[in-house]
Amino acid sequence: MVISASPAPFAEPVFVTRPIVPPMEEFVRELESVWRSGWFANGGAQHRTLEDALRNTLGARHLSLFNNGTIALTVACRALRLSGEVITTPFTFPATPHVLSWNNITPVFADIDPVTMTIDPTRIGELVTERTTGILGVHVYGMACDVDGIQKIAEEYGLRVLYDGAHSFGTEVDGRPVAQFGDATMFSFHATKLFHSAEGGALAVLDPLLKNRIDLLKNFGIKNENEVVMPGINGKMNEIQAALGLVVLRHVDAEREARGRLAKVYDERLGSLEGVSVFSLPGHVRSSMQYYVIRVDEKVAPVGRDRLYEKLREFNVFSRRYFHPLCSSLNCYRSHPSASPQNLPVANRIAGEVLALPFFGALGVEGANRVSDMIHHIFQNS
Ligand code: T4K
Repeated sequence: MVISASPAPFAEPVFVTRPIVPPMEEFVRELESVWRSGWFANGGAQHRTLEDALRNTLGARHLSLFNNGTIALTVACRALRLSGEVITTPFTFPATPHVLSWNNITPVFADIDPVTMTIDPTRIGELVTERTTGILGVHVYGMACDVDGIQKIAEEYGLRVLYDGAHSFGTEVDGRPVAQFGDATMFSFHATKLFHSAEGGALAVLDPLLKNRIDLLKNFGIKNENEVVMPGINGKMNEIQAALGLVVLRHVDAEREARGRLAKVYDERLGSLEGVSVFSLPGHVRSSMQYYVIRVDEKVAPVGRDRLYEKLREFNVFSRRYFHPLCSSLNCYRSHPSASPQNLPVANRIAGEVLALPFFGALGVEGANRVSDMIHHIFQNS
């Protein structure tokens, strides 16, 4: 399709994502019951209801709610008694390696798979030392890690497996929810996520004893009025967050369907652009529809990723370069031998190619077509 005239910029900024904003009355109704109860924190009725509902929705055996995903992941490291070194991916949000640092664990970076952009299990073995205690994989954008490959290597070396599933609300592998893999999976319910509670998160685990330990750790280690059994932290989700979560949950399916329609537009309109590849998932993975990401190969495309990102801003479109900069290039991690770019060629290349486009139901098919027109226009005029 040839677009000659310059498309009109959006009147208002168009961001990479927008949260589900349910009708205010629905939230007010939930809040009324919180008000009546006078119970605002520490596992009240809304918290219990949301924990149950999400355990079902996410197909988790056991689930614990948290005040955000980062604290959930921090607690998971403690609960799994991770220490020394943990092998992880550099292609993630900084929270992932930061959580390891906050637990006095050294993040050791393994390169990623060029197709799934998740940690490459074949690169893990060479990084294992006598200090390694676990693997921290990240299900990026909605895609899932190679869960079988990771499990195999973990068993070979006797390592724990923790997943950062911040983006993976609803991701499935061979029909199984990601919550059922590894020792623990973290979910983020930040406002930028498909399902949200403004801020929030959860840990899904298979082992009931681990769930008990997690629940103690997120509440100062308090067992009862007389016993504090471990040095815990405050990771509790409050009742206002839980009330919002209960309301947002009713709208998640519709949002996911709306995002599916946008993905179809982007796939069709951008998939054939020279030097652009759209993110096609392998058949055995169901996406959470968290982000829609294209890759721009600047050796082939008329315009590189960064130029496209800048030019889109002129149209009032604020795409994001998740995950640039690569975590291994951050000052706090770059000195570790595993962080050297020579060890991470795939992650370094892909961090320069990815662009997350506006992807939220309220954008509408028309909005996705307009963004596509803009990208076509930028390509034709560069
Ligand atoms: N692991 C991974 C792989 C993660 O991606 C994240 C978080 C975590 C761990 C940690 O989970 P949490 O502790 O956050 O639960 C955002 C989010 O703040 C962050 O939660 C998220 N990942 C990350 C990928 O995205 P920024 O710095 O890009 O946020 P910001 O404020 O620039 O927001 C992006 C766009 O979203 C804005 O341009 C507009 C829109 N937006 C944002 C907010 C907060 C809204 O429309 N409404 C809002 O309320 O990090």
